Parts: sequence; structure tokens; C-alpha cells
Amino acid sequence: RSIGFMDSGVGGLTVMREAQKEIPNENMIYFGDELRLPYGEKTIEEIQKYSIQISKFFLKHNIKLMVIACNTATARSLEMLKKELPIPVIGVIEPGSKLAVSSTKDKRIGVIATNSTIKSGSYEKNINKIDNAVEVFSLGCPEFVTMVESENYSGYENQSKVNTILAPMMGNKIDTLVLGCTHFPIMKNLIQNALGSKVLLVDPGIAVSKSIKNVLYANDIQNNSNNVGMTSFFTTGNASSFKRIAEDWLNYKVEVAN
Ligand code: DGN
Repeated sequence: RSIGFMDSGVGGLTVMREAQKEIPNENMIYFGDELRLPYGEKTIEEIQKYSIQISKFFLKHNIKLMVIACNTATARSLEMLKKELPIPVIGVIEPGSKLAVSSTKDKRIGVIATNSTIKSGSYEKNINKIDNAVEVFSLGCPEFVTMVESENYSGYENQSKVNTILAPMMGNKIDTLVLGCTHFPIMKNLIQNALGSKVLLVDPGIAVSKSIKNVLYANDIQNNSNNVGMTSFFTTGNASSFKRIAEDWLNYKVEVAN
């Protein structure tokens, strides 16, 4: 049985790549809902409906664990999926918040994400549940999702776009920035350049891969074989652009089905 990773597009690949480093022997299925992207601009009801549909697709493929590798869908449908599904479900916001709190020295954390994630207040709530002395500065950056999906995530012009979009974050004296959308690690260099080397970027995917491992072992559903796991990829959108971005990010050849 495999682990299902869902996102609205290619973003969740940043989470799956970390998981493949942590638990390379597990089989994984990736589902990118590019046709209905961006989730960040959809209503809560729409996001919940899409998440349920994708979970049904996964259950038909007999998954043993579902990872919501999308912050927007985590913010809006994690609690619902946890109640509805007969298998464990993991989101990205709680592990990401923990990692951010353990990283900040000045207790000033920036969060960049989709508008829906920012509006949900989920990072603020999770961060302040761990330490309510931390100040959280949030900024919606929906343009970054479009840039990544359209393969505009490097080069001078894209750098200056990123600088402009992140300008409102500059006066906040943050020492840590959460990449609160799974698409953002793909343009990590541009974000780091814009903020300068003193700001530590937190990629929740790294923390999520540890949670996945813990949940597998806690439920005794880990794969005990030493063989490298199989991975399959599905998109509701354009398979060839998905393939290009996935191969660029994962560094191996992939087959993508519709
Ligand atoms: N990758 C998704 C996230 O982490 O929120 C959102 C992308 C989108 O659909 N806007």
C-alpha cells in the first residue's frame, strides 16, 4: 500500500521529495489538481469538495496514509478529512509551525501563503498555541503559485517581481519566514535573495516528512522492505508541463498520467 500526496498543482512535490529522502522504501502516489488551481482563491466549500474527491481517488488506489501537501487544503479541510477517512491524514501547517517556532530567536516570524491560508489564520493560531509571545506577520503571495506553475521561477525578471511582492514584509524585522505554500520552496532562491541571507526560510515539508514517518510507525503500517518504493503521478492539468517541473525539482524521470 502507498502514501497519497495531494496538492492543487506541483507544490506538493516539495513535500514528497522530503518524504522520499526520509522514507525511500515507501510507495507514493501524487495527485496535482492543476485544472482547478488556484485553491487559494476558492471558497471553503469548494476546497473541501475537491479534497474529498481526491481522497476517494486515493482510497480506490488503496492508500494507507493521506498527506495534504497543500497549506490551503490543510487549513480548510484537514479536520474534515480526519473525521471522514478510515486512514490517518497529515497536514502541513502544524509541523511547519513547530519548525518555525523552534527556529526563531527574535520571536518574529513572517508567513507567506495563499490568500485563503492567510485568511484562515491557521499559522498564527498554531504558532501562538506553541508560544504566544511570537509575533506573526502574514502576507498573501498568490502570484508565486502562478509563477511556479508557469515555470517562471528563476532569472532576473522573476527576481524583481518577487522583490516587489515581498516588499511589504521588509520592515517587520522577522528572523524567520515560513514558506506557507508548498509551491514556494521551488522558488526558494528568489525569496531568499529578496529577503537577504539573515532571514531563515522554513520549509514545512521537511517537518512533515518526519511526521509521516512517526505516524507510519505509530500505526505499524510502515513498509519493512528495503527496496526503493514506487511512485506514480497524476495531474488533472497539462501532463507535459507537470512532467518538466517535476523532473526539474525531483531530479529523476517521471511518468505523468491524467
Ligand atoms: N500549494 C498550495 C498551498 O500550499 O497552499 C496552494 C496553491 C494554490 O492552489 N493556490
